[in-house]
Amino acid sequence: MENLDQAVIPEFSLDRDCQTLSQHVLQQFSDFTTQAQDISAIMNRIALAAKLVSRRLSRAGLMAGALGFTGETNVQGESVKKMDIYANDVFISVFKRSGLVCRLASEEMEKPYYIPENCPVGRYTLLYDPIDGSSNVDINLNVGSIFSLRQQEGDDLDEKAQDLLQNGDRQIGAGYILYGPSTVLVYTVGKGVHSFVLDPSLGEFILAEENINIPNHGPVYSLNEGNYWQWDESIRDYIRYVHRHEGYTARYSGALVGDFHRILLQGGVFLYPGTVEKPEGKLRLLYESAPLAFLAEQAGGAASTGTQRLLSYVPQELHQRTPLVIGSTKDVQLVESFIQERARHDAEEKALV
Ligand code: P6P
Repeated sequence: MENLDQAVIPEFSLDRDCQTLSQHVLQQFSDFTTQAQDISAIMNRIALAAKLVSRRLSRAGLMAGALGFTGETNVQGESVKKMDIYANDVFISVFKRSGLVCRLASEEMEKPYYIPENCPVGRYTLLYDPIDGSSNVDINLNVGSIFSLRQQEGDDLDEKAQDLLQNGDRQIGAGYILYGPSTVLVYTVGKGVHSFVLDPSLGEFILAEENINIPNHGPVYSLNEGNYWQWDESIRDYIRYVHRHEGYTARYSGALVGDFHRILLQGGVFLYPGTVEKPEGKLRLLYESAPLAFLAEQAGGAASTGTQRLLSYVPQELHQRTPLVIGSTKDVQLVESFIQERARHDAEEKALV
């Protein structure tokens, strides 16, 4: 048996512990412009929100009133979890009196939330899904938060937020927090995709991986096959293909952030196609699909609605939904090929009538 006093206690290198999120964001910008400083400060506030949500999630099982439903229904028509509201309020609180973000738009709020004291100076809008996958919360499975940063344009107090109805290429930054065995924050400001792990002993997100690249193909296909009965035939064609060919494996957690994170690191494809009940799909463009699409493309992957590049899609309203196909380039292209083939087949059949 090894002599324990010779056991090597791994040294946490000082340099590594100093590679914090706010420092890394600043380094993404070659200069220390006002915008670079602003974005670094905004990311730091997002990190604080992540720590507060992570702490609540880790204790929720012991806290009266932390879990379960509120009894309310949100603008999406979904039953609201108490954790959804808590996390939504956390993001509001961390940006109040920050002078950074003028407007917040969230899955949980029908209209944008303005922070007037910030608006004259803070020229940014943060769009976010405070808890993605909240059906997992009460059973202690992974959930996430998704965020997207855009420039605050136009009239500050315009409830319609028309300036947000622009394509995803207008995003300045995007990312997510994955609350899993560890709390991981992944972000991009258009200069690669980088991940950080929360070190609870420091209370800091420490750099884990820089310039993450999605493999151009992977074995994972991730979608809810319980919706097979209400998919378009083209998606069924795709599913029949992966069911009949070696080298594919199904993974689906019910939480987009966890399913996407797996694909970001290991390759593959996530799909949430349109269904009979929701022809435009279930996922919301501005604060779910578009931020992940920004990350996917920055990591060398792809994201589409199935028929067009997702970041080119122009929403018609704040809570716009679209179908989503996202992940490794080759796997996204394979799904798209079945959609194109079925469209060709249907057009030929129609021409014969
Ligand atoms: P379904 C969670 O509600 C969510 O918005 C995503 O996180 C997830 O991928 C999807 O919905 C799950 O939806 O219909 O498969 O339960």
